[in-house]
Amino acid sequence: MSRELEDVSTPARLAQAGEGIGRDELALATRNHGLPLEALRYDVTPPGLHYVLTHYDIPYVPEDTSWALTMGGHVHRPLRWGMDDLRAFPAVTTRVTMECAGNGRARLEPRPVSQPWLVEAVGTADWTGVPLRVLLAEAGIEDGAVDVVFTGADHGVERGVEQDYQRALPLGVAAGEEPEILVAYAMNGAPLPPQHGRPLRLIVPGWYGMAHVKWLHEITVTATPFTGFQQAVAYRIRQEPEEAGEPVTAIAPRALVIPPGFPDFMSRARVVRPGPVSLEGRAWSGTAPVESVEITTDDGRTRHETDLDGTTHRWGWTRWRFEWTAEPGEHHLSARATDADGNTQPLSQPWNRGGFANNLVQRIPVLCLTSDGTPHR
Ligand SMILES: Nc1nc2c(c(=O)[nH]1)N[C@H]1C(S)=C(S)[C@@H](COP(=O)(O)O)O[C@H]1N2
Ligand SMILES: [Mo]
Repeated sequence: MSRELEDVSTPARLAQAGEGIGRDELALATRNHGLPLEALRYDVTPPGLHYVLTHYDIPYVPEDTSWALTMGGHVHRPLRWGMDDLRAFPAVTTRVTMECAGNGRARLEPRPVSQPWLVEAVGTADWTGVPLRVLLAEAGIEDGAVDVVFTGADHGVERGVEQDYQRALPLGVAAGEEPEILVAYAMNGAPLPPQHGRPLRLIVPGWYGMAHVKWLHEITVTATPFTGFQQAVAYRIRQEPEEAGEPVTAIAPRALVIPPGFPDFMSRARVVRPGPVSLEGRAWSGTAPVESVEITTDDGRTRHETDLDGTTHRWGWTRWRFEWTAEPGEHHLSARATDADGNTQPLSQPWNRGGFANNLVQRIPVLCLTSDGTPHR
């Protein structure tokens, strides 16, 4: 019997009604971890708490490995830079909130079977590197160029297709200044950790995670639109499998609440005591700056504006606050972000086959105890 890649790599599918999270999804969930939501407290996510998503294996790249980035294709001068060459360019540091396009997927009904994120696939870091437009200008773009393709050093098979991880940006985005795309060699002032792309990755502020190619070693300018798997097959918003679909690009607005009180170990349900409770969280949007965050503590019956701190980081999240007086009983909290273009979060669930860009508002059950008695330790 002939054994083919299709034997181990099956087509995308939706879970049956009532089908629980499977072993395949569990295996992905243990590799690709989310941000523990209490870490929303930090302006910059501490090392190890930023979410991680890797399709194949994390390449083994010891710290002293010599690494080269090449630029070729539809350019006047094909170029090759070592790490020291890249560090010799004027460095730019940008604070960026990154979110996986699949964040929210596991809440969909029916559930697309893939990495089962709830709401935690997010993190914020200060990324340092060279603006991509500077590297493109050094190579010189030839007339007729349309896309810039980025190739990572990781290799795998997905839905039967063997591939290196590759994504493209339209030339106008790649060479743009707003956002300014970075070829980054540092995260929070230190060399990139292995799981975040050591030694080099792309940073595309405001775009969902799939665009930020890790373990970057090749940039190719093309005169025809790039049709690789991660561009033309994956990361498209579709209702039906045969549709071409719309590409996933900028991050839709989202607000998350720092979980108040204390949690139950298993259910993660939140428990607070009666009286004043400071509710805080973060909000971000790739489409336009966050303009307001509204909160409800009674499942939508009443809504209140929260106080935003005027962040100076366009591509990083904003902190919001609201003072709540908790009364005994069960409560449901939700925060909802709206950006300056009027994009906001849906109150009822939109759906697409890949489970992308699901920014449905988060709903957090909180139990407020009847007494403010001394807690047991
Ligand atoms: N080479 C490569 N780059 C990649 C990926 C990958 O699997 N391989 N995953 C992408 C996806 S889907 C996401 S969400 C982000 C996650 O980046 P992080 O792990 O640093 O948070 O990396 C992107 N870049
Ligand atoms: Mo992702």
